[in-house]
Amino acid sequence: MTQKLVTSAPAQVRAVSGRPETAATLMEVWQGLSAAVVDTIADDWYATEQKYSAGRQEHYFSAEFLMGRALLNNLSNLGMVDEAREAVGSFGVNLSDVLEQEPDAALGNGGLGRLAACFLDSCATLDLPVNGFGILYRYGLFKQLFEDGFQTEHPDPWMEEGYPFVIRHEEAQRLVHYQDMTVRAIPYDMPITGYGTKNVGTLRLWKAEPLEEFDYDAFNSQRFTEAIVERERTSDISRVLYPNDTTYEGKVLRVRQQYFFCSASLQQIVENYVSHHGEDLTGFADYNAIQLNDTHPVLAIPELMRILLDEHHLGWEEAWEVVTKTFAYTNHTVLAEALETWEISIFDRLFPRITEIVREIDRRFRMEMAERGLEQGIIDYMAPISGDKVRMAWIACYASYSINGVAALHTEIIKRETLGEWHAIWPERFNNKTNGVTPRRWLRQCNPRLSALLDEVTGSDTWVKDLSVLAEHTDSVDESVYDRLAEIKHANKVDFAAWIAQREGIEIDPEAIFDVQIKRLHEYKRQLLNAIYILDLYFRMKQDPSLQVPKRVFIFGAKAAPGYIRAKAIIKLINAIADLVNNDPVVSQTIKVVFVHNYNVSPAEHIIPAADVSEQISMAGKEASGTSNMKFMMNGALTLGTLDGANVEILEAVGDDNAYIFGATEDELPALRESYDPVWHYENVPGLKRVLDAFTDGTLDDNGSGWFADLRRSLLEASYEPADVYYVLGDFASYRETKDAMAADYADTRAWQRKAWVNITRSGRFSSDRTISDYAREVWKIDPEPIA
Ligand code: 7GP
Repeated sequence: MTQKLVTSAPAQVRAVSGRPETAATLMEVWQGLSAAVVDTIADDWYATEQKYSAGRQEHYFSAEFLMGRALLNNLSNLGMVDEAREAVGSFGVNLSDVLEQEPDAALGNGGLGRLAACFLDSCATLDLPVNGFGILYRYGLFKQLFEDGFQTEHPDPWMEEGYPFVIRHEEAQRLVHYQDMTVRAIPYDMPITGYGTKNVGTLRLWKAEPLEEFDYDAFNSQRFTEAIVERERTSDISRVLYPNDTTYEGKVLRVRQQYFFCSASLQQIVENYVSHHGEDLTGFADYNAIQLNDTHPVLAIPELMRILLDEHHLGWEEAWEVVTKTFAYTNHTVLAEALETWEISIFDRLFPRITEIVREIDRRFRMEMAERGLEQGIIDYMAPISGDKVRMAWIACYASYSINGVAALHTEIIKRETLGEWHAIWPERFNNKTNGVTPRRWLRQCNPRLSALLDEVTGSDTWVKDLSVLAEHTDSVDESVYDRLAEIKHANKVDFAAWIAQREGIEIDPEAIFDVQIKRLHEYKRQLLNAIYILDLYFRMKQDPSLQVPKRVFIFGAKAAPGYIRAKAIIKLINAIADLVNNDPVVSQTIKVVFVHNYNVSPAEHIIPAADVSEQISMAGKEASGTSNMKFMMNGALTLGTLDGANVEILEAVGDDNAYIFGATEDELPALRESYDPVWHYENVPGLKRVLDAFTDGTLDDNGSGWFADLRRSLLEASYEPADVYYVLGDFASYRETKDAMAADYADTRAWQRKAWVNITRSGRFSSDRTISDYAREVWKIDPEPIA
C-alpha cells in the first residue's frame, strides 16, 4: 500500500485539473489527493459493504451528521499522512496548505450531529456492521459572520466545487411518494474509514431530484418557467439543513425531509433483506436494528409499517411485532421546546396513508392502555395523537424496544420526568448510554504533539483504539512528563495564537490562561454567566489597578439559531465586552476576549488542543450530556463546570481535586427556585449590580437594538416571564469564586499539569468506542465483522 498515493496522487491531480500537477491550484490538489485516497480504499469499501449486507446490521438514522473535514481524518486513519506529504511535496506543495482547502461538511447543528459523526468513526474502527443514513444537504449549517458584533448568516454551499468523498450511486436510487409529488432519492455514499482496520463503513446521504428532468408538457406548451419552478420544488427537499439546535421549528418542508430519507433508506434496507433472506419479512428484525437519533427520523416507524402492510402484505400484528423489535430511540434533550409535534393536517396533505397508519397506532395504543387500566387523562397525554397534533416522541417510545438517554444524570431525568409515564409502564426499555467522542479526530489527529507523548509513555499506539489503557499510566509516570505536557500545551497555544491572529486579527499571549467556551449559543448553556464574569473582572481591575489578576484569554465560539433573538443578543453582548476589554490599554495587557466567528468542527480542532480551561457551565439538569467537555478532557484542559450531563461522570473519573465544580445541583434547584429572587442577588451579590447596570448605562453599545436592555430584564423582571429562568444570578457568586481560585491555581504549573495528566489518562470512558461497544452489545446485538 505504502507507495500507492505517491504514484496515484499526481495522476488524480492531473485528471482533476487538466494541467501538470505542478501547475494545479491548491484546491485542485485537494481534489486530486482526495480522489487518490478513495482509490486506495475502493476494494475494501466494496468488500465491507458485501460482507455487512449479508448479516445482521445496525442502521443509524439521523437528520444530522456533522462530519467536518474528511481528508486528514482518512489519511490519519489509514496511516497515510507521511505518504500524502511526500506525494504533494514532490510537486512543490505543502500538505497543511492543501488540507486547509477543504470545506467542512457541516450537515448538522451541534452535539447531536457531531455525536453521529463520532459514532460512525467508532463503528468503522471496531469493524461493526453499521451504516449511517441521512440527507445530502446542498447547504450545510449557515456561515456566521459578525457585522458590528451582530451575527449574520450566510449560505454554505459546501460541495459546489466538487467533493470527492461522496460517490453518487445512480443505480441505487428509489422513489419517494408524497400526495402531491413523487421524487427520486439518489444516494451519495461517503466512505467511513476506521483506524488500523481494512473495514470501511458507509454514510449514505440521500439527495432529492425531480422525477423527470423537465415536465415536458409544460415545457412544450411554453410554460418553461413553471416547469423549472416545479423542478426546484422537488430539489428543495434536500436543499438546506434547518439551523435549529435543541429547539424544533414546525415547517412542512422539514416533515418532507424527514419522510424523504426515512422512506428511501427503509426501501433499501427491506430490499436488501429480501434479496438475502427471502420474501418472508417476519424475520426482518433478526437482521436489522435501526437507531433513531432523536425524533427527527421517527416517521420511519409508520413508514416501515406501510411497507410491511401494503407492499409485503403482513397483518397488522405481525408488522407491529417486526417494527417493535427493530427500532431503538435516543433522546438528546430534556428541553420541552425540542419535542417535535406535527399538525395532523400536514400528514394528511403529504401522505394520507401514513396518517391512516398513525391513527391506527393511536387507536391501538389507547385500547392497550385502557386494558392496562390507565386513567383516561394519562392515556390522552401519552397517545400518539392528541387533539390535532402528532407527537413524535410518543410514537418513538411506544414502538421502540430500547429508549436511552446520553449521560447517567440525563437518563435519570428522562425516566423521572420527560418520559416518566413511559418509564412507569416499560422500565425495561430504558437504558443509559453515556456519550463519547472519537479519540482519532479529537486527539490523534488534532493534537499530534500530545499523541506522540502518549505513544512514548505507553510504548505504542494501542491507546488510539483502546483509550482505557491510558489509565494504567495515571500514577506510574516519571515526573518529567509534566514538564513535557506543559511544553506541548505551550506549543499548541503558540500555534493557536498564530491562527487567531490570522483569522480574527487579535494578538493573544500564549503565556495567558486560555479559558474556552465553545458550543451552540443557548440560554441554558449560560454563555451569559461567563460574560458577566468577564465584565465583572474588568470592573474589578478598573476599580483597583493594583489588583493581581492572572493573565487570561477568554475564548468563545458559538452560533445562534437565526430566529433566536435572545441568543443573538448574547453574542452581541460578548462582542461588545470584547471591544471594551480589548481596547482598554491597561486591562487588555492582562485579559482579552476573542469570539471566534463561524465556529465549526475544524476550528474546534485548532481550539481544543490549546485550551487550559473547559467551560461547561449549563444550569444543572439541562445539558443532556455535552461532548466538548470530553474533547477538552482528552486534551488536558481542566473542567470548570456544574454537576450537569456528563460533567458528573467526568468528575467521578478524575476526582474532586482534578476538576472545578460550582453551582446549584439538579436536586437542589427546585427548592432554591421557590424562594429565588434575582433582584436580591442583583442588589447584594458583589459586582452584579455594576455589571447589569452596564448593560444599559452606555458602557456597552447595542447599536440601538434594545437587546441589552432585554437581556437585563430577562434576568431581573418577573413580570417579563419567570425572571432568570436559568439561574444565572443565583450561581454567579459560586462561579466567580471557583473561577478565580482556578485561575490562581494555574500559577503552579507542576500541580496544574498533574491535574491535566489525570484528565487525559482517565478519559477512556469518554471514547465513543466505549459508547458504541455498549450500544452494539446491549442494544443492537451485533458483533465485529472484520473483512480481513
Ligand atoms: C445535544 C445535547 O444538547 C447535548 O447535551 C448532547 O451532548 C448532544 O445532544 C449529544 O447527545 N442535543 C442536540 O444537539 C439537539 O439538537 C435536540 O437536541 C433534539
